[in-house]
Amino acid sequence: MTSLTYASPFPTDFVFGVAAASAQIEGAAFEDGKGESIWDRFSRTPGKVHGGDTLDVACDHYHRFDEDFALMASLGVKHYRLSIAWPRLYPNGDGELNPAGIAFYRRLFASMKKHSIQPWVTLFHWDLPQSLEDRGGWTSRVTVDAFARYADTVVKTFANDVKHWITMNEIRCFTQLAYGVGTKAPGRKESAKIVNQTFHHALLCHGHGVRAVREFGGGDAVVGLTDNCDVCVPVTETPEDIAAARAWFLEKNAHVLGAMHAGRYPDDYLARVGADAPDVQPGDFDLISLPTDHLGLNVYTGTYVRAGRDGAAYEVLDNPVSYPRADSVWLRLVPQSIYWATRFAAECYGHQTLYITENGCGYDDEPVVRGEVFDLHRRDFLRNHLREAHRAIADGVPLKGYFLWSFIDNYEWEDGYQRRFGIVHCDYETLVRTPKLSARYYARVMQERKIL
Ligand code: GBH
Repeated sequence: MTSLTYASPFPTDFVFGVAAASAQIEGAAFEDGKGESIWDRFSRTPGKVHGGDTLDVACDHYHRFDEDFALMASLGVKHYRLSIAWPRLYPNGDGELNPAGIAFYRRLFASMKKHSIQPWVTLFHWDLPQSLEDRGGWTSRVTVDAFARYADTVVKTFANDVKHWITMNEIRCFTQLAYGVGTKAPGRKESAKIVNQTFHHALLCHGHGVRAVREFGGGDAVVGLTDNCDVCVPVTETPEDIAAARAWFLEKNAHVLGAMHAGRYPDDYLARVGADAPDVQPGDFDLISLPTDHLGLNVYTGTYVRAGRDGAAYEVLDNPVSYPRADSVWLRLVPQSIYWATRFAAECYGHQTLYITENGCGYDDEPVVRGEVFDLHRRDFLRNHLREAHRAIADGVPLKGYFLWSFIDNYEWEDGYQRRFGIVHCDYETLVRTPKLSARYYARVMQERKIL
C-alpha cells in the first residue's frame, strides 16, 4: 500500500501519453512503395466499412507528422504510442524490404526526438500485408515466419530510436473478430478450430517480438504485449462478488494471458475447446512464454459480474438497454473497469509493471463551433477513468502509465471516419486539426499530474 490519498498527485514516474496506430492515421496507403494491407482490401469490399471509407488519406499523418508532433508538444505530450505499418516495410509481407518505408520512419522518429516525445512502438496493429493473407493470413505459420523477419528488421533498424516496444495490439481483434465473427479484415468466418489456431499464431508472433527485442533492442529496451483482455467489474465490491469476478476474469483470459503466463494452454481452456484446441509444435511455448517487462491493457468497458447462485462460480449481468454508453454500442461506460482490469492482471499473473495502453471514447457528432469542440462528455469520461487509475495505484496495483486513445480523430476500422475518438478534431475535408476541450483538459492533467 502506498500513502496516496484522494487528492494527491500521480507518482512522479507515472507515464501520461496518447496513442494512435499506423493504418488509422497515416494515409498515403499506396505511396512510396507501400504494399496493400488487408484493411486496404477490406475497405474496398462493398458493405464492410461504414460509408465505404478507405484508409487512402486518413489524417494524412504521413505528410503532416511534424505538424502533429509540434501540436502534441504544445499540449505537453511526452509519450506517444504508435505502430509501424508492416506493408510499408515489406510490401509483400516478406521478400524485398522497401527502403522508402524505413526512410519514412527515420524521419518520423527524428521529428519526435526534436519535439522531445518518446516513442512507444507497437510492431503490429492489424495492418497485415494482403500478400500474406493470400497465403493464409493468420491461419498459417507462413505469417509467423514472415513476422519474425519483419520484427527483426524493425528492432535492428530502430534500436537507437525506440526503447519501449509492444509486440501486438489486441490479439482477439485480428483473430476472432477477423476470422470468426468476420467484422474486421479480412472478414472471414471460419470454424472454432481455425480461429483457435489464429490465436496460437498470434501468440507465437508475440514471442518473436520479445525475442527480437532481446536480441537486437539493446540492454535498456523493454517489451510486452498489449491485450484487450475481457474485463469484468464486481457488481458490489464485496468479497463474494470480487471472487466471482476474478473467476470470470481467469476463465475468459485463459487462452491469451493465461497461456502466456503458464507456458501452456490452461487445462480448463483445453477442456472447454476439446477437439478444437490449436495444434502446438514442440518449442512453441518456449517463445510464447518468454519473460516480458510489462503488460499493456486496452480498457474501454467492462462486464458486470456477481457471485453465482446454486454453486456457479459467477453470474454475468446483462446491461439494460438504457445503461449509459458512448456512440459505439459496445462502449458502455464502466470506469471501474480500469481498476479491476489492472488489479486482476496483477493478482492473477503477478505483473509488476502494467500500463493502460488505450482508453477513450468515440462519438459521432462533435462539430467545430467558432474554433472549438465542446466535448464535455469526453472530459467526463477521462476524469472518471483517471480516478479509477488513481484508486488502483493507491491500492498498490503496479500501474505505471496511461495512454489516451486517441490523439486525433482517425479511421475507426469498420466504423470508418464517422466515429471520433480524438482529443484533437480532424476535418477530413481540409485536414485541419483543432484541439478539443478534452485536449486542453488532459494537457492540464498531465502538467499538474493530478485529476482536475
Ligand atoms: C481498440 O479496440 C483498437 O486498438 C483501436 O485501434 C481502436 O481504434 C480503438 O480501440 C477504438 O475502438 O463487435 O461487439 O464484439 C477496441 C476494442 C474490441 C472494441 C472489440 C470493439 C468489438 C465489439 N474493441 N469490440 S463486438
